[in-house]
Amino acid sequence: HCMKTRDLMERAKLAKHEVSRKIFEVMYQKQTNLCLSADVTNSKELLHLAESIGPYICVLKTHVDIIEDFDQSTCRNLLNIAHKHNFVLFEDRKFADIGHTVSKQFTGGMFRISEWADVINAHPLPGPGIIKELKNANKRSGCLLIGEMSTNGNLITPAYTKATLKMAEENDDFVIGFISTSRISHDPHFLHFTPGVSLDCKGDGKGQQYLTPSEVVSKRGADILIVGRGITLAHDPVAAAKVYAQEGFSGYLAAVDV
Ligand code: BMP
Repeated sequence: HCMKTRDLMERAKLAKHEVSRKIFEVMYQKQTNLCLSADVTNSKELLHLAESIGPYICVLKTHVDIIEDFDQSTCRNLLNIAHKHNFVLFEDRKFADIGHTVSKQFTGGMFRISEWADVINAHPLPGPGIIKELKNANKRSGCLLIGEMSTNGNLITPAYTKATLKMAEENDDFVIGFISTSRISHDPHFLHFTPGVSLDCKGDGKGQQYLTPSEVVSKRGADILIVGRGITLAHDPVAAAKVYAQEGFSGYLAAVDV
């Protein structure tokens, strides 16, 4: 039973959303559980990272609102590269407002996130209305609920995380998993994405706290490791991505369920 939930094709079959099924399949096909957090501030750099690191990742995570020269061609190009290298796009917008507002933030404005993002995320803080309205706005994207954060002194409590799980279970046709620093659900169809991963640093001096790839995947039960500056600021980002991908995936295969 333990190994069964580590079996990616088994998990793909259990997926309740098209996007989580796709992610499990990509993880299996490319043998990677690395998500690149491409936190750069111009389109050229973003597309260059996507093109060069694309072969080693299953997910590329963006913060499109930090891109100075963003326009719809940024997304079109990103979609083409995602298709070419077989990864999915995750916009880390962290919706956290009333349903009426988030549905506009999701579909409208400059970024029109719903037109290109496979994965989005939301804080469960406002209550289930946030999930309902995001889903009504566009159910083709899959949503991750932020059940835990990696930052020092964050206000999330075990009770909050438990309530997050309940909200996810009640909306599992749209919620595909969690942003978390530990395994929140033992249900194999939910994905756990864990940020705060670095091989070299313990923190960034701005609240971020890091664990190593093997710690998050083997000890904390992460499915997917999110790595930003550990790759983007490395002397050789492609070489660094390969190391994170290798450590992450060997940890995933070796891990027993926690
Ligand atoms: P880095 O590996 O450079 O520290 O970047 C981490 C990324 O993950 C950032 O894009 C940040 O917004 C995101 N993140 C995080 O670090 N901690 C969380 O709890 C949730 C996040 O989305």
